[in-house]
Amino acid sequence: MAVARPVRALALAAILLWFFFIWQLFTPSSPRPKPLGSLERDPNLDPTGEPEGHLVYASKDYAPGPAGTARINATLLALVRNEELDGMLQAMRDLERTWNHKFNYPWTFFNDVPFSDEFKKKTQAVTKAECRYHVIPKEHWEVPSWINNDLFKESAKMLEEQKVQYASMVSYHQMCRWNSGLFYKHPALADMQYYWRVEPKVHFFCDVDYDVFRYMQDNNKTYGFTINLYDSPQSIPNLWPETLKFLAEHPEYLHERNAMNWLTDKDRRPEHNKKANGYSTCHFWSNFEIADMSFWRSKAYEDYFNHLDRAGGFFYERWGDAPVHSIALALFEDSSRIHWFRDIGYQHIPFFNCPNSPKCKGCVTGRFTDGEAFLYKEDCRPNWFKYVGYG
Ligand SMILES: Nc1nc2c(ncn2[C@@H]2O[C@H](COP(=O)(O)OP(=O)(O)OP(=O)(O)O)[C@@H](O)[C@H]2O)c(=O)[nH]1
Ligand SMILES: *[C@@H]1O[C@H](CO)[C@@H](O)[C@H](O)[C@H]1NC(C)=O
Ligand SMILES: *[C@@H]1O[C@H](CO)[C@@H](O)[C@H](O)[C@H]1NC(C)=O
Ligand SMILES: [Mg+2]
Repeated sequence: MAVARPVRALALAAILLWFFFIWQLFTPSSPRPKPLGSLERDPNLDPTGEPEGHLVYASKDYAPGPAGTARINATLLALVRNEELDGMLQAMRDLERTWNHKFNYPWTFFNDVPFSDEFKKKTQAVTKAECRYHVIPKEHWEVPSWINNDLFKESAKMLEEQKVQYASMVSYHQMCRWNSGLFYKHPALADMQYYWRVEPKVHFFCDVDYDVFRYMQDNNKTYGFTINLYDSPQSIPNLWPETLKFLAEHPEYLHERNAMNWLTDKDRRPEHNKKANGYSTCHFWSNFEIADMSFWRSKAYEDYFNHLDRAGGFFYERWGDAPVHSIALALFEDSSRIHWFRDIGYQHIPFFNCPNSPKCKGCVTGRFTDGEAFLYKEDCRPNWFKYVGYG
């Protein structure tokens, strides 16, 4: 009996569906990543390889010491306390295993107090690369003279009432200010152009086989990120109004290919935009950043940082380096020079970037958080993808 072609096709489809069903039943049950929202698909679920563009792979020219002639002026960089040694070692081991043992870029550690001998000895022991240890100059760390201490304490109390984390912890404000506008002015970085920021306790999951600093240089990238998040609007009510004041004084700094629409989105979380007075609060999560310090050293950024610093919001509010960096990049830089490192598997509690790649181990593909379900709404990546793309 001859079977009509459409019927054969249907039968074949049914068989395929059946196999798919069985396969679904018997594959190990990994927790299902939550969807980003209706009609949105997490691009981390798509097979991920290396970025497009010119890539440089490991060679003997990346050997430790003076033999490493292929390395450019770049460093792994950590601001860290002596007490965070164990967390730092863990983060270092992850990054050395997945990437740096092939390239041997130096580590530069910063601290507001001297590093202990134990810290130096144990960190140097987990890498073949050179480790450098520096104290931050007092004038870079101390609370600036124009900050009024009584006003700081009063503001901190109000922020705490609004559940702003670490609001009354002076050192947290100092850290945010230093990461915003001072770290790249440390004399130890004078010859450095690129850095990769690493915090204690973060995780790296995927083998990366190309020199990421060369990737930045060869492909004209200024800034690389993994995660895009919403901020607590209560910590930055005047950051956007101050930014608009600055822009009014300096319209010439606005780049023609800026990402203003990403900064000002109010469709996705209207309340955040309202409470932050016009800023979506979307930002690159700056505990991970791979960047070109030329941007921070530019006149535009220097003027912007000084404006913010004088306005006092690093202390009277709790402006973080993440929104400050992000706003500046989105306004003053060509958005095509900002790169999503989708291939670098990363975690800082409680968020992940976990791509779909055989090079990754230890994280769940596409899972954004292992914390409470409500944390999914902190994901702001869909906005970056919508307004700027995957570049
Ligand atoms: N030396 C030094 N390092 C600091 C200080 N405060 C923060 N850091 C470092 O700055 C980075 C950011 O601080 P964290 O306390 O992790 O801030 P966070 O990531 O916003 O907060 P968590 O979610 O608690 O991790 C980390 O690398 C810390 O080690 C400080 O007072 N001295
Ligand atoms: C790194 O910086 C130093 C000092 O500015 C410079 O002499 C050297 O050529 C640079 N190296 C590379 C590889 O760019
Ligand atoms: C990078 O920028 C330079 C100068 O603007 C340009 O000549 C070069 O083609 C650019 N390279 C890439 C990969 O975009
Ligand atoms: Mg942290």
